[in-house]
Amino acid sequence: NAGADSRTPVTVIGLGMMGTALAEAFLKAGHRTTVWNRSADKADALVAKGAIRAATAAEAVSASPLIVVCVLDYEAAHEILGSVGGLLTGRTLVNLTNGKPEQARKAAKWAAEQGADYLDGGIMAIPQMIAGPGALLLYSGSPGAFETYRGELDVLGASQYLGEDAGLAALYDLALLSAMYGMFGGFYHAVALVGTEKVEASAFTALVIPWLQAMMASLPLQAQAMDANVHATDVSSLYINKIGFVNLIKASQEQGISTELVAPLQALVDRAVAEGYGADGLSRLAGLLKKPQ
Ligand code: FVH
Repeated sequence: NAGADSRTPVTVIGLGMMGTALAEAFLKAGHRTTVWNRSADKADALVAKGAIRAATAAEAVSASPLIVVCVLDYEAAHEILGSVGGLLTGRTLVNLTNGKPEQARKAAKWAAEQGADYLDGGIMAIPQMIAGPGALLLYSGSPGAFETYRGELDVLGASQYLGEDAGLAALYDLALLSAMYGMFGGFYHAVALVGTEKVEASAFTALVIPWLQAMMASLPLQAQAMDANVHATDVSSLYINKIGFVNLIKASQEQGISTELVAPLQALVDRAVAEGYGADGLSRLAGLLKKPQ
């Protein structure tokens, strides 16, 4: 059909769990989708669904104006693309590999030297969410590339453009991951703690979810306090939280579980109080991270 013919051909390089989901989404949306992976057999299922298998990375790059890369890390991306850079001239490279801002900026510079447009991206979704309503993909780099391929990128999930500095998507991605890991870490400690009394994780999780949701509601107010750098509180002081942490750490030790997940936060609360911020609220802590000890 004419609609399908007019769709931009897309190449996906890297067919791990995420790359496979990305390729599948482009296929389902009707794009001619060329795929390449170091271990060629990972393309088999996609080829059965209509994807075109490229025999080499060079063939994959040459097949489409839009090339999406999603591999283990930037070193792997460079291993794949380093020798075929010349073929990128006039094309757009979208790198959805997780990495550091500095790596993204270097990749953008390298792509510009090849005559390619570059977007770096952070995928705020698991593979099963791709092309679904909850998937968010962050992009930074060439504004022209984002404008040109916005429609294609929207196939993968909601697209948010953060700015011309190619490092921004990686920065936001890592920051959001840190919020996630903090939440997961607290959850793991909580489950281990009640587990010492044979409470099952599933039963306890029913209490954790509404509790975290209620606490999440405090984030906008904490953020306002951080922006204004005014941390007076009528909720709970750092003094009170310091005592709470002593109880949490001692109880964990007495129940026989490791405190390695919660001890670093206790150390920061203790530092805040030692530096004279005991009357402030928890929002004070983010600022203290800007002056590492
Ligand atoms: N999976 C997820 O939920 C997260 C969600 C957020 C974004 N991440 C990032 O996506 C990148 C890929 O992650 P993945 O989950 O697809 O990872 P794997 O399934 O382990 O696939 C890894 C692919 O990388 C290829 N690869 C590794 N090393 C090399 C290399 N030296 N040269 C060429 N390719 C390489 C690997 O190929 P193969 O082992 O199958 O031959 C896979 O295609 C990642 O940045 C996440 O942080 C996913």
